[in-house]
Amino acid sequence: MVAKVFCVTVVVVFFLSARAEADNEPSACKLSTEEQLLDKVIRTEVKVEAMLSEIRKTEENVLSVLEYRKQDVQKTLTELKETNAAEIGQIKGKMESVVKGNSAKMDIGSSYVRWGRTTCPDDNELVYKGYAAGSSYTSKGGAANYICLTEEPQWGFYEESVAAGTQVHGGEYELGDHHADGGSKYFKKNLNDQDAPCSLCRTPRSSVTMIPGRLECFSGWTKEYSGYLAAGASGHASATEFICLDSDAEMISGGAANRDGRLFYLAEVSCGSLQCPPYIEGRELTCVVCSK
Ligand SMILES: [Ca+2]
Ligand SMILES: [Ca+2]
Repeated sequence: MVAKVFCVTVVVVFFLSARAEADNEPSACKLSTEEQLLDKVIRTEVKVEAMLSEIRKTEENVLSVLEYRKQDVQKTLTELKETNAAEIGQIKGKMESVVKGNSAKMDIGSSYVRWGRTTCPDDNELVYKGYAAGSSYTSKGGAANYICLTEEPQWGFYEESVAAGTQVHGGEYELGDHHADGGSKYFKKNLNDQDAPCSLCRTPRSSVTMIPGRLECFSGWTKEYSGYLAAGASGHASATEFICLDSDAEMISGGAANRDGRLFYLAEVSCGSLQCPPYIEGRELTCVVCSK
């Protein structure tokens, strides 16, 4: 019996140590049917264990390959993103260059008067600066619009005698009657009776409009400047248009004297036919010049 057990042990050790030769039985052993069966079971277990070991190794190999491939794919994706970002940047730069070139070729843009200022917003071109002017506030006729005269007049034929026709007067801020400190709250300085400058600005955008009652533009539009709505006085003989006085309006040097001419008053709300709310009786109206 001890010999037989020894024989089985030899078989197990044999298979564990030399699986490749698992089919070679030790021929010297004489085994009973049960022992042969046990021997078979042990051989099968050994084979199964060997197979499981192979499967585990294969699984480890597969996982290792998958991890490597994953890192490889991630690296490729990162490279692609960087390449795409660089290419997109280049394409964007080229498109902007083409658009700028086309804009220059097509001469896209529009112009407007910035009332009360001698400069233009950053991306605008200053066409010229000068003096706000128009018909006198005492005129029963004349013209209703404000004009922006340049500082460099050119003359054609002329006669220096004054005719009874139409005259152009300088523009003056008339802010002393109703506003404390000559409108300092609105324009950061006392402008009462000061003479008003203006500038003609050219924006690179093709549409430009003044929106009364707003300080900001609507979505998609660019703000050129904002301020307060102004016009001649309702009680004066001469009608005017409404214009937008810049909220940081300047004054012409040496124009402090009260000589009137074409006047600027702040325009205020009068409820009635005008809807209140949203408008409120007596408030000074704002304005913004927008382009797109
Ligand atoms: Ca004046
Ligand atoms: Ca005055």
